[in-house]
Amino acid sequence: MKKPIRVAVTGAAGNIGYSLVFPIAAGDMLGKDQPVILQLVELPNAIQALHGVALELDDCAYPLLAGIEVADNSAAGFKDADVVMLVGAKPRGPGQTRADLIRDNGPIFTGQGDAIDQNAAPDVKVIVVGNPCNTNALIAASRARRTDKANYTAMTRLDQNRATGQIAKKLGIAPGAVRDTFIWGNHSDTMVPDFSKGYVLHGGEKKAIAEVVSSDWLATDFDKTVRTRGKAIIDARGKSSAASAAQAAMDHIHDWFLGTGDNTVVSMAVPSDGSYGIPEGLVYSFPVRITAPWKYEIIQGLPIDAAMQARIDNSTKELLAEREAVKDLL
Ligand code: NAX
Repeated sequence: MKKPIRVAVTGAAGNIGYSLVFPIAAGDMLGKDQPVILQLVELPNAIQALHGVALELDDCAYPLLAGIEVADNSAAGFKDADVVMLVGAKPRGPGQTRADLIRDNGPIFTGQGDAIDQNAAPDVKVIVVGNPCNTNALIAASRARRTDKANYTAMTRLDQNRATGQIAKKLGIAPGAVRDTFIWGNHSDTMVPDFSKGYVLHGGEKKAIAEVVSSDWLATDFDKTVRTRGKAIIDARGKSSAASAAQAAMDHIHDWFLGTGDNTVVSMAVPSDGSYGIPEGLVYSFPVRITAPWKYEIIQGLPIDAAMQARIDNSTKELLAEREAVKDLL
């Protein structure tokens, strides 16, 4: 039996949390032979609901679930965690601007960053889902002293999955045949979906996406749909994405740990090392490859045309403004 991996999840009784913790316990994220211990974290006022989630986890009798711990604070919740999934955050209230939300949620992530650095495993891997996720990850990473800042990441995998899904639907093929689309920048509507290196597998043949899908559609409907999909889900469901966000968070951690099998490109928002001129430290979505368990590498040397560069710069500008808005927290 392998040693269990400890996975802490904040906001575990929320919408995304409820879609996330069951498949993690089933082995969908870390592998079907990998035991897990779930460390579920909630605000004190949601602890009763969280106990209900824990009862249901018991009732599933998952063979790989080696333990369930429930905590109403991050210090206890992150103790010895190997993976921390920061899902819990305040939602944007009526009339609240993005800047207000950043100021509101920022302090949560200084506290959680400290709690990770002081309590989690030294080689802990972190994904931030709670919005604004890139800047929340920047804040949490800024507290890292004992842990590695490069392991503080944010989720743009949902945006990548949306791009992949749109292309597959357009072509009437399964999403598994669409490869190497990815996202640059912020998880906001300034994000840049990039299909220019993507391809589809058609009867064993590789075809560039630009060859098989109309460039008009790619430049208009596709781009807009991917960038504004979150709002479309809220308009349709009356609630924000939950199951698809949970799936994307699991895909992010799954691929980071287990790789993609065929070395495909994945999108992760990671602290910039200066690649592509993105200011160092900014948590920016790049095309990455997983080179070994828990090792990612930003793909270098991709050609970028002037139009794409202008959009990448625009997303950078937005993230720099977000960083400026929280500079007292860094
Ligand atoms: P919910 O409001 O349903 O659940 C959030 C849960 O987090 C609540 O149960 C709340 O009690 C808990 N919580 C809040 N602050 C906490 C803290 N400091 N410590 C522990 N728990 C805390 O929201 P849900 O729909 O689950 O969404 C969670 C977050 O994901 C939101 O910030 C949302 O904006 C963000 N999203 C991010 C996405 C992405 O692609 N990066 C997409 C989906 C989603 O919109």
